[in-house]
Formats: sequence, C-alpha cells, structure tokens
Amino acid sequence: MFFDILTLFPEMFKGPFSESIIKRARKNDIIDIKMINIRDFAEDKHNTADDAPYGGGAGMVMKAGPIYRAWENAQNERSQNSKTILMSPQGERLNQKMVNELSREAGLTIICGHYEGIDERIRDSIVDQEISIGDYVLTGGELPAMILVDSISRLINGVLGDADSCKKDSFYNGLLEHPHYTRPRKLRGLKVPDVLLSGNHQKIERWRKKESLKRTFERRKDLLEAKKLSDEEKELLAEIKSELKGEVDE
Ligand code: 9D3
Repeated sequence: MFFDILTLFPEMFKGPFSESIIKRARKNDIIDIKMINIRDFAEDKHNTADDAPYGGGAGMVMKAGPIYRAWENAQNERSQNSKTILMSPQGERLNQKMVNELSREAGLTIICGHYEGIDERIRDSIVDQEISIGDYVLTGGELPAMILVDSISRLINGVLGDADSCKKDSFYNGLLEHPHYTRPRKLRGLKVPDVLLSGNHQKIERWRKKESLKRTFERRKDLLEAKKLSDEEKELLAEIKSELKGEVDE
C-alpha cells in the first residue's frame, strides 16, 4: 500500500516513520510512504503556500493552487488510483472500522492542513473523505496523518512480525485487553497471579477472558453494549457482576 502525504512540514514525519514496525515495513517495501512538500508547488519567488482569508479575519488560509498541483503531481507518479483524505477537525471521527476499510485501498493521498484551514475549493474538487482523530484542537493535520498511516499500516499483510500478527484479529476482539505480566514473580511485594504460573492453559485462557471482560465492564460499558456476547462470555460477566457486588468471596 502507498501513502502520499501532502504537508507544509514533511520533517515532522521523519521520526515516527523511521522507527520500529513502520521503519521495517518501509525497508521491506510492504508500505511506501512519501512526504510531499506543498511549498515546492508554490509558484511565486517566496514559495507562498498561505494567504489572508477573503472577507477578513485573523489567521491564514492555505492556498488552493499549491495543494492542487502537489496532489496532481502525486497522482501522476502512481500507476494505481488512490483515495484522497483531508485531515480536518470537521471530519468524521476515526475509529477501527474506518481503519479496517481504508486498509483495503491500494493507496491514500493524505492532505494535512495547518493554520486555520484550507481554501474550500480543495474540498470541493479533490477530497473524497475528511477525517478527524477526536474532539481536541491540534496545531495541524500532521500528527493525525501519522496516526492514520500507523493504524492502517499494521493491518497490511507482512507489516507485523509473526509474534505480533495475532493481535490483529484478537480473540478478545471488541474488548479491552487482560493484564500482562513478565518476570520477576515478585516485585515490591506485588505478585503475579498464581493462575498464570499454573501451566493450565485452559484455566489461563478463562482467566484472561474474564479479566478482559471485567476491565471492559468497569471502564468501557459502551464497548460491552456494542458486542454480541457468547454463552461463555455471558457466564463470565454474570460471575464478575456478582463478585463486584460482594456476593461471592474468594
Ligand atoms: C477555531 C476553529 N478551529 C477549529 C477547531 C480552527 C482550527 C484549529 C486547528 C483548524 C485546524 C486546526 C488544526 N487541526 C487539524 O488540522 C486537525 C485535527 C485536530 O485539530 N483535531 C483532531 N483531528 C484533527 S485532523 C486535523
């Protein structure tokens, strides 16, 4: 899969895209990420990419011309079509379902706004989808674009190593994760739950599923309500509820 990222600040992407899993996936040519500097497509001698808003007011607006030319150039350099995404506070809020759907595209062209906004005609002419990462105000679309690329990339075949790849289609899908422990067995008076050292894999699986359900029940009732529970899960949840009421003593 390829990602063409149109931005005024391509340097911002260097760190996150040059480490760990994304670094390896790029090196292995599983994903192809290109940062394109919108300023390179300005046409005046000062390489102006923004301007004051028509109608007046504070702040600057990103000019349509440089973005449009950068986009056209990016499209021409790829043999496959891509979907054009604008990172924007007014977009649809990103969630895992959108990430899953976008991971089936051949490529994405991602436009990052900075400053107050971009000339509306970019939306009208080339943007297919507008995405926000949540209801808080950032300084630009660059960090959201990194989050989008990261979340999609880990779903592409070959990006996660064998050890990580089971985390894609987790057994605990739709639930929060159970607690994890590693050595030592005792730390500052805190012990690892005995069941994890028992060697009884059936019991361990049941314990993990129960902890996963408990955590989701306590922290994210919304996730639990959205999930269709199996008979085993219903049984575990009933246990959890009665334990939390203090009706069962361990
Ligand atoms: C006062 C109006 N502001 C909208 C809330 C203007 C404005 C602020 C910050 C316009 C753009 C930005 C920069 N943010 C993004 O480009 C952005 C963003 C975000 O701020 N939060 C969550 N998701 C995203 S995606 C792009």
